[in-house]
Amino acid sequence: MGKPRLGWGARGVGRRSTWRVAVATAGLVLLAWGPTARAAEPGRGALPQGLGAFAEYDCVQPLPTAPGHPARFTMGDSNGLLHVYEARGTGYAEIWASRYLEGAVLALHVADVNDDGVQEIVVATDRGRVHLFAVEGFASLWSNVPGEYAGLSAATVANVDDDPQPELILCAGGRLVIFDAKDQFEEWRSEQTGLAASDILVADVDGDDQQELVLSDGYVFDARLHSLEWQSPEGFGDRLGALDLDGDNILELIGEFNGRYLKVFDVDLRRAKSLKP
Ligand SMILES: [Ca+2]
Ligand SMILES: [Ca+2]
Ligand SMILES: [Ca+2]
Ligand SMILES: [Ca+2]
Repeated sequence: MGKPRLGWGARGVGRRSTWRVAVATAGLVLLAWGPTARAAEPGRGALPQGLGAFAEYDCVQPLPTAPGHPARFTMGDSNGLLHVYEARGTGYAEIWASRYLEGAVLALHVADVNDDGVQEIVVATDRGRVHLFAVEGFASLWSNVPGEYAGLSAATVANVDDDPQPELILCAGGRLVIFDAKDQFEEWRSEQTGLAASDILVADVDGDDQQELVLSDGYVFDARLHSLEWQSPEGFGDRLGALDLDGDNILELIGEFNGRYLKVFDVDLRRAKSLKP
């Protein structure tokens, strides 16, 4: 999970379907990226064709490369290091590794978060550090203040206000935080404390044409007004997805527990959905 729908790097409901569309419509073109290229979107780069769940991992992201250049991807690890790998023949070679980023990397996105027309690598760690790196040359562009957040459990990227660049949506220090990465300030933090979401989905899950910020631990906030729309008595899962399963033009929220078990919620009706015929 963790790959885009709402602009590059934004967590959203359509990431996998976006990949599938890319594969379906541009498969022949993608072959030109090399034998290890699995899929690509314009300006985004290609993920390697790893086995098993590799391509599903949050902390692996393709990097944009110039046409004709070898595919690159970035990977953040539990030791707090960010790596960049570049295609070499049938495999990959590490071409860059970061300094220690203070904590295990738990979220990784590639998005233009400062509205300069160039994507950045956004990396967040479980100890509350957020860092921006350049996608070319990998210079450190910005880091948040050490100790700003006691910890961080989820981070995504989505445009949730009126300025053009996407915001960083963090579950940090037990609160939901909307952070402007262009001017580097907190736009908003929730009154609610003790939040510990492992995933955040930005989507209109109740059909009112307004996006919600859905936290995996059961909170649903209006993305713009920041009002708490629903606090579910149960969590939604460890990972969140959404799809209109019943054709009523309202997305159902689909939560995954323990890496496999699925549960469907009607957020508009504020209840778990019965899927019995
Ligand atoms: Ca940028
Ligand atoms: Ca914005
Ligand atoms: Ca909505
Ligand atoms: Ca529906």
